[in-house]
Amino acid sequence: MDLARSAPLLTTYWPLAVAVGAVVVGHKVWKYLHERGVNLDLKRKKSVSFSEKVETLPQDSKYNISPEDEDADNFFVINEDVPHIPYKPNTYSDDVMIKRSLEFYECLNNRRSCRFFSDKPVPLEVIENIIRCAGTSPSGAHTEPWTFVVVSNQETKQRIREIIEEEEELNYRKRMGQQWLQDLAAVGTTWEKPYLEEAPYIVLVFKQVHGFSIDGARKTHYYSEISVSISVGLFIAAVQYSGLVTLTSTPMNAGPKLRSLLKRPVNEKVLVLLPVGYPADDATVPNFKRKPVDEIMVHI
Ligand code: IYR
Repeated sequence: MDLARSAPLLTTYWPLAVAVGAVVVGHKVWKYLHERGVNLDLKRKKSVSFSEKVETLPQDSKYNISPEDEDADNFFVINEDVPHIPYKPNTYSDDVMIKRSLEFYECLNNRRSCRFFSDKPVPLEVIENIIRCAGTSPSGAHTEPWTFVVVSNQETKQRIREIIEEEEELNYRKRMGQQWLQDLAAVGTTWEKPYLEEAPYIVLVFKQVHGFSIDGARKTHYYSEISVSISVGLFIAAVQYSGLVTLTSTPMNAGPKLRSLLKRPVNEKVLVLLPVGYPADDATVPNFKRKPVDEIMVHI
């Protein structure tokens, strides 16, 4: 372009060029922040509940899980205005603390993963309380990225068993490899999982890869995997304290089918599945020993 001839044009239209530039840059900044869950709207939109939002999630790529979602490790946290309040939990003398910690250890040390369940009913209220315990878990930026789906319906349990056994048969026969099978031999597992129909409850723990803020915008879930894993630890401890048994099972390759059977939204992924109930009268466990504390603790 001839600069001498375009100079008058630039002199006349420079405010327009600046305005267009500002719109383009502004849009890019807005997009960057929006993608990271920052809401720039000054006015609050109508509040949309989490369940309302997930029900209307489109089954398209926008909400599909991408590898970056797996565990967000950026720290783009927007601090909401949460007041800080005094905190005075119970404290105890040294003697009482030693006694309480030992009693709690003894309770947990009696826990064993059990694969043989009785079908004796358990009140739903117990399961609800156990899930309340799990829901006390710490979570990244207090995002509470978990959903506990409790299944007691017999047909649904049967369908879950079918889905899992179909995959597990392939896992055991083809996918796992000789070394893995050899390492598992002492546990005594097979692809068959009758306990999935026998236990009164199956609890499927879903990890919410991301959530939604109060105005419906996508909300990053920090460290969702470790947050949900800690909550599962509390769940298992609560099952033990209640006098029931469970089994931490990770249904390899069955996640998507279980998610769609249970009609969970695409932002949720099955992390673990836990049958819960009384042990069968003739239940057995492998005679494993736990490492003593001096093998697992290093004091510096
Ligand atoms: N998920 C399979 C296999 C399995 C793998 C490990 I590592 C275990 O400690 C136990 C089982 C199953 O449930 O059979």
